Amino acid sequence: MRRNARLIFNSCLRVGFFFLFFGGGPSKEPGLCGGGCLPHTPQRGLRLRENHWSQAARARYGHAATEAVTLGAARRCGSGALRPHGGAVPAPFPRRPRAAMADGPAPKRRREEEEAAAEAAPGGSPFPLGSVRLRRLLRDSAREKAAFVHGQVSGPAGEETDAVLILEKTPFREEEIEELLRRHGKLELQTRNDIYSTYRLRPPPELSEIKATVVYPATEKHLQKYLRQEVHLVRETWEDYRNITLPFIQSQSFSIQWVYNILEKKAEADRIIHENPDPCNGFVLVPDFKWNQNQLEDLYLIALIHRRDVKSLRDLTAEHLPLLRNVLQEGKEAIAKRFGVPGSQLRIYLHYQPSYYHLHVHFTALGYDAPGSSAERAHLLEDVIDNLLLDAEYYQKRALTFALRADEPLLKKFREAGRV
Ligand code: M7G
Repeated sequence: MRRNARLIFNSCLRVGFFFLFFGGGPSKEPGLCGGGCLPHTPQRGLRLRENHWSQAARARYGHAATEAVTLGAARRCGSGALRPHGGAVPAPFPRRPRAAMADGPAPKRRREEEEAAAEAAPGGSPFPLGSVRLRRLLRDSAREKAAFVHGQVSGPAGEETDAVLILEKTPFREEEIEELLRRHGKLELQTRNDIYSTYRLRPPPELSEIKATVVYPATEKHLQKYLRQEVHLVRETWEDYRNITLPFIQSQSFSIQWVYNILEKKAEADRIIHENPDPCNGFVLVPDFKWNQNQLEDLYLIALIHRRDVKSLRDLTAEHLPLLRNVLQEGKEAIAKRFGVPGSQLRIYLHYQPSYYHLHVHFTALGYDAPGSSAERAHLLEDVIDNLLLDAEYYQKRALTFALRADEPLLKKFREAGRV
């Protein structure tokens, strides 16, 4: 079964480079979530639709979206809700000049506008890989065989735009190994000792694929996310969440336009593995950006819920149990059907803190040590369900631990409050 799945798999996509840029402003028709829920796009967002081509409008829409999520969180998802959808026209690809890193941090407001505009960057144009100028290596990992690079691309007027490139050696595929051994270039002996020897082997180009993930234009926050830094553990009580974390994420979090693009089928529509269209208890399951779908060893999918009023684990109550059960059950079934991987070989979890505050669930191969699957970040979905069965407000009561990078502004907030 697994072998068959693998064979089907290998005839699938073999793309080494991901260059996806997303577009779209506010939905033409704001989705509704149940009788009592607020529209996803509040009045402010609707007004901005009129000139959503402008960068400022997109930046402001970013705030409007945050506001909608926050307000919506207080309401309940009822029956007979409308399905969220929208049809905004994609905006042109922005050529947005950015200050060089050496210029120091931009003022908060400008930075927020830049971030919202960058996250809403629409699709279509190919990424000019050949003209990327290397600024610095943000991080590399010998174990993951990956490099996180800060690059810059010059625009026509000489302005520099930041990009993050994540370059990863793709895992070996069993059926290519023989070919690799047969068709290698020169084999250079490095060391020999008794029955042990090491060689430098140069594979032919077709067998030396590198997966490249591009974030372009990248914001200061993206650069920080991939920069190697010390990390510190924070233990967040519910009061800390309310007084420190929530106000912070409302003002600072990454734009989730890419999530809305998937939910509204403006991006990655052809990659959807499964959808339950129910606006309250439904979700979309897609391959995660981290997975190139060439092999099952590093299988990685994410389930994005349709409703837009649940930011993270902290918002979950017993009300969300039907939704969570759907994600668990249908996600497992869909993965077993499509990829032949049984539920018993999947790690299914939520991140806390996530990078993107729209509830999503990670599905990874159990044998794959995925980034973010450590004890201080991953919460198994089945445990989350059990906890909510024990206590409907479990996640509004207990303290949660997570790690923050040394220069993350949230860590500074916890320090200022004397909580670290
Ligand atoms: P997270 O827990 O919010 O943060 O997970 P993390 O990125 O620090 O893990 C978000 C997940 O969404 C990650 O696994 C990302 O790889 C994935 N992801 C991010 N983006 C921008 C995209 C995207 O545009 N498409 C898809 N399919 N996955 C994405």
